[in-house]
Amino acid sequence: FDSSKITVIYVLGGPGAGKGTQCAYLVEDFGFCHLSAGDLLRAEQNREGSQYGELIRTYIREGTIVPMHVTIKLLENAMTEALKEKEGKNIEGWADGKGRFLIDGFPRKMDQAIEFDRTVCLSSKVLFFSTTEEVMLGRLLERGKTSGREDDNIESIKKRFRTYENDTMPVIQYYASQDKVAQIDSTVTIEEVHNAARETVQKLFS
Ligand code: UP5
Ligand code: MG
Repeated sequence: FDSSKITVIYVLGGPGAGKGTQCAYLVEDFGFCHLSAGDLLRAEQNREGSQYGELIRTYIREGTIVPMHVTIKLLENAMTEALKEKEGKNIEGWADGKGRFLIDGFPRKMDQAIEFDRTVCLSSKVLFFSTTEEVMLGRLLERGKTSGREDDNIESIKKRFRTYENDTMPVIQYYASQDKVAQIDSTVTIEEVHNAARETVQKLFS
């Protein structure tokens, strides 16, 4: 994709930090196309005939990162679809002909970051939602009562935290060294986090 024709923002933060929640608001504010890598993987896992279903299920339950070619392909396909769908339509935020993407929960390991930047497109910014493990654990256990997600249980959550520390924090540091990271405290209420996130994104588009 031509980085001058689309704006890509990566949305990172620990499990349960509030990435998905905040992306939904930013879609309303700025007309983004929101692509959650985790959601795309779960959809692929459940797609009939998928050759990756079992593999994805195992990685997600273990809280480890699915091999990058699977995730990158899913993201690329979804971006192509979104651009096709919106072509010629006058959609707020896309009216200038520039697609806007929020890529949620990706890249969460260095190899993915380097490969996506090199072969798909560069991001303009990284929104980094941060809070404590204690807060994240509380949110995930609460959500787990109804989410049906196979990784919202204490064993998987602990593994997700370790993967986040070991694999994803280096990615955040890598983009911080390029001055791309906007860190937002997501301990506070959904509305307060949203206000901070909206302000950060507004600066990008003004
Ligand atoms: N909530 C949110 N904000 C709140 C606030 N400010 N105050 C109070 N409550 C708040 O929020 C979680 C819960 O907290 C919700 O109930 C919400 O109402 C509440 P949510 O917005 O869903 O948080 P989010 O950060 O999106 O949490 P999620 O569980 O989706 O994060 P993960 O990063 O763990 O999950 P993801 O779906 O991205 O990935 C799952 C797995 O897929 C990974 O573990 C991995 O195995 C695999 N994966 C890959 O292999 N590769 C990838 O590139 C991506 C994923
Ligand atoms: Mg999410």
